[in-house]
Amino acid sequence: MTKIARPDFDATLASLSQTLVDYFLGMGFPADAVEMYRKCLLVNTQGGKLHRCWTVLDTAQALKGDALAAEQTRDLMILGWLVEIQNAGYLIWDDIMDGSETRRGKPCWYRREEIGLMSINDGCLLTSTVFIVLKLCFKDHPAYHDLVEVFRETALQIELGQSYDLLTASSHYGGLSQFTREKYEFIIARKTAYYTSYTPMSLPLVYLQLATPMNLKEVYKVALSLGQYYQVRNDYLDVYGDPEQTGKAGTDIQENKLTWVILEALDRCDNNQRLTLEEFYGSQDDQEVAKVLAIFDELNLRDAFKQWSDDKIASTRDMIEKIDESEGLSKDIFNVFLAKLDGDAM
Ligand code: DMA
Ligand code: MG
Ligand code: MG
Ligand code: MG
Repeated sequence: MTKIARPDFDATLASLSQTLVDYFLGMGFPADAVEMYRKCLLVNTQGGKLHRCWTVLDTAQALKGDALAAEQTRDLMILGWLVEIQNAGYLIWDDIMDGSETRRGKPCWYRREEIGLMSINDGCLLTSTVFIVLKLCFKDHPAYHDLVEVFRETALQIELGQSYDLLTASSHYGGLSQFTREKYEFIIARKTAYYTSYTPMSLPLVYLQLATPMNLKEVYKVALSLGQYYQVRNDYLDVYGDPEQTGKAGTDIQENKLTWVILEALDRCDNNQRLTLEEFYGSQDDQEVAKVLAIFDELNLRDAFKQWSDDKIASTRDMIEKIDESEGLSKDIFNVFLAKLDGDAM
């Protein structure tokens, strides 16, 4: 099995970006605009832990071991980058919609003076990039159409999740009394779980032509659970994370978001605390936000999260134990994902 390290991923992106630059130049896209595109691509895909990128490769290695050829390894690294590039496009838009200031320790792309609203189109270019690369690198692969379908479906799933995330957070929606766990489950399954765990684990199955209906179903079950864990932790860190480590300042309280944290608070609060939450959740005023945070502290949400995450990991491990490996799946693909979860905020 080819041993892969971070520099191999970096080299793959460098070569991919050159291929794209040449492609756009070949279309007659002006050189200064192509340079801006290159910068957008490189800046917005850097600074994360490449969690999804690694998952594509690790999953394939767990499935095939030494039988994985060098050329397949290279293809899988490209597919991993495509998950990251698609994610980068949606993160640009997410930061605009969430009014965020920072991402991965730097100002959000749209906050840069020289970018501003151009960022909206940059998000479009990054998401289109995925399909350009699929055409350039995979059009002769027997699973080409299925690979395209994975990314199309992923885009739709994220958009559905983001749509409900924004609708429920709107000041016209009806406030905290409209927040339910059922709505929350819908949002996180779509906006996060799908592309964070299902896409990077199902892509290698499709690429290696192991994507039987049963294998995909088995992967979806566990991927959903892992993705739920991922987004609940993202919500928790929005409030309690250290911005030095997460690389971003939270905005969920100010943006009136339906998150695990507010649902947990609503389950635990008494009538007085609820009145305060109803009055100030969604406020942009620092002192009012501090009142919400004080209630969260009174309700011991840190302990609640610790308990929830221990339980979630345990139930996910049980689920993994029951996975049917008879059609070529391996439980190892999930264990590798679990081992990587620590510390990566998004
Ligand atoms: C983000 O959810 C989901 C997508 C699809 C980008 P979020 O806004 O909670 O993410 P973050 O906390 O990283 O801004
Ligand atoms: Mg956000
Ligand atoms: Mg968001
Ligand atoms: Mg968040």
